[in-house]
Amino acid sequence: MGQALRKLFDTLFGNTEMRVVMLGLDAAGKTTILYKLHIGEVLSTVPTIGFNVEKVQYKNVIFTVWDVGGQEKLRPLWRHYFNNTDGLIYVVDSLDRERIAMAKKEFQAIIRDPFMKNAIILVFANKQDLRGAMTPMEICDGLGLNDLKDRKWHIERTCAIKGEGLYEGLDWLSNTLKEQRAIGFSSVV
Ligand SMILES: Nc1nc2c(ncn2[C@@H]2O[C@H](COP(=O)(O)OP(=O)(O)OP(=O)(O)O)[C@@H](O)[C@H]2O)c(=O)[nH]1
Ligand SMILES: [Mg+2]
Repeated sequence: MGQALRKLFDTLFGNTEMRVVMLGLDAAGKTTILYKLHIGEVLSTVPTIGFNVEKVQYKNVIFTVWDVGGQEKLRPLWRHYFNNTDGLIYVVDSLDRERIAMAKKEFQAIIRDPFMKNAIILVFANKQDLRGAMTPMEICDGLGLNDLKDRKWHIERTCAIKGEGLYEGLDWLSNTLKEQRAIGFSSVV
């Protein structure tokens, strides 16, 4: 088997790795999501100053997930995490209607960055357990997802504290990444 074919085979059937950056405004639930995925528990969090990074194995994908603090003064640092990113997880606090325009502005700046132009985009509409939460459709409109051209994106309703929706999101990430890599390899083979 040639090297390219072997790589394709590994991607489709063996273990594969994926680098994911998780961003979003402060208090959206990023650190809660990271540790729910990593250790299966809800930790009591404090606002992240800097970042957390953990490996999360799900099915045959090892996700390296970078969770970066979302406070306004920290957002200029986000771009330092963009290089070599396969996937962006953008977390939105679905109750935070007042800041959806700000969430859009930051989101659009991330996905327009040249280092992020090939990253696939998973949006977590988090805190769906709270009464009055925006629906995924409202968040789609709020972030301008339907206007994206030539980008792979998906939105998932999540409740980080119950763990709902998180693995469905990882499934989408891994399936979409495998598809992309298979297309990439098929142009080499
Ligand atoms: N009700 C509810 N609360 C949540 C959910 N996810 C996170 N939270 C709470 O939201 C608060 C902020 O969560 P964090 O995970 O610290 O938020 P963050 O996005 O990491 O914030 P920064 O580190 O400041 O960027 C915490 O009190 C969490 O318990 C959820 O799905 N439902
Ligand atoms: Mg945090």
